[in-house]
Amino acid sequence: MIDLRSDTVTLPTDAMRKAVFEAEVGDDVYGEDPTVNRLQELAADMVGKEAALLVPSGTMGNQIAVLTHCRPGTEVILEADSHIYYYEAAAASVFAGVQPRPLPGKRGSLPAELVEWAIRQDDIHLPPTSLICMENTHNRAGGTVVPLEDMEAVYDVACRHDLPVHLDGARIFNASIASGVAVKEFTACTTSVQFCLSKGLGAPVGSIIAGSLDFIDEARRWRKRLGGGMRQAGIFAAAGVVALETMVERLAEDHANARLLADGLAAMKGIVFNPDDVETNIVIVKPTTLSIRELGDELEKRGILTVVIEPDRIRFTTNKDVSRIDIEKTIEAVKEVLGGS
Ligand code: TLP
Repeated sequence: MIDLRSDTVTLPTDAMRKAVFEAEVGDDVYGEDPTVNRLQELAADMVGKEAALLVPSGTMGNQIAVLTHCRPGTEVILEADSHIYYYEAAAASVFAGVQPRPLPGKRGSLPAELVEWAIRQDDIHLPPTSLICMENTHNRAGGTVVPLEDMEAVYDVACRHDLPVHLDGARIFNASIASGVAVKEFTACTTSVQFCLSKGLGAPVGSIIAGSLDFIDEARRWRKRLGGGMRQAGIFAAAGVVALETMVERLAEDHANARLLADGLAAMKGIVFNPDDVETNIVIVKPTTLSIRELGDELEKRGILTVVIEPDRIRFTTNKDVSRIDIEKTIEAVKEVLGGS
């Protein structure tokens, strides 16, 4: 199968499996797992923060950030199509007791003036604003890179209002590779950041949250409360170290494959999307002559897996286990399904 459902489907590399086999481990709840400690130090350094914490998933990382920054009854400003709002099963409301304030973005980017407008005045009727969240790359906008200047503008607003900024940087390394902007420049516009080891970087499991020492101390307590205190977690942290040390630069291959796919699909009748939106490893299209189900099912019959993200939109996500040849086959298959157009 050519699995384009997500970059989460990537399998660990041989180097990861070897590192897992040889990992030195200890009880991380006592802070005694040397491999977890090494991963956390490396991760904090790569995103330019004082400290980092390994968590099982991106969702848990984002939610721990919300729990750490916010009190119940406050409001979180975020983009209306962001993962924290759209795909985390209302966890921020359920666990942190916060009210989300979704704002429409432009290609995933939150307009700073809109953010400033949405920050609540001090009024007994209103929930105080407690956090601003951004996402880069932006998944549902099509893997778009939120430009550094847009992040800086939002951060500037946040600083003026003394509010923390959390970045869902699940794919921040994709954003960096595609734009040439250093990860640390993006994360300099944030109070905390979450990024995933288990997406394009290929590790089997794990995400990182990073921020100040105080933030991470409190985040560790929240991780424990949520049952995320992991013992010999060095077993999978070892793969995370390999991911950070060896898998970042190669994301450019996934981006080149997504570009190839986008160019191939753009030439076809029966599909609409803006090929200029394809900046990283995600291609989201809308078929016009077939239903989403028909397109997805016909591709699956030809050995290609995709994911439906709206009743009328389908997503292809390139990843390290999909080659250029696989993409050429995918283009041919879509052409065949659409009737040779
Ligand atoms: N995204 C997954 C699905 O949950 C939709 C995918 O296949 O793209 N932030 C962003 C921007 C994400 O795209 C994801 C996962 C997460 C957070 C959550 O990460 P996990 O799956 O590790 O909880």
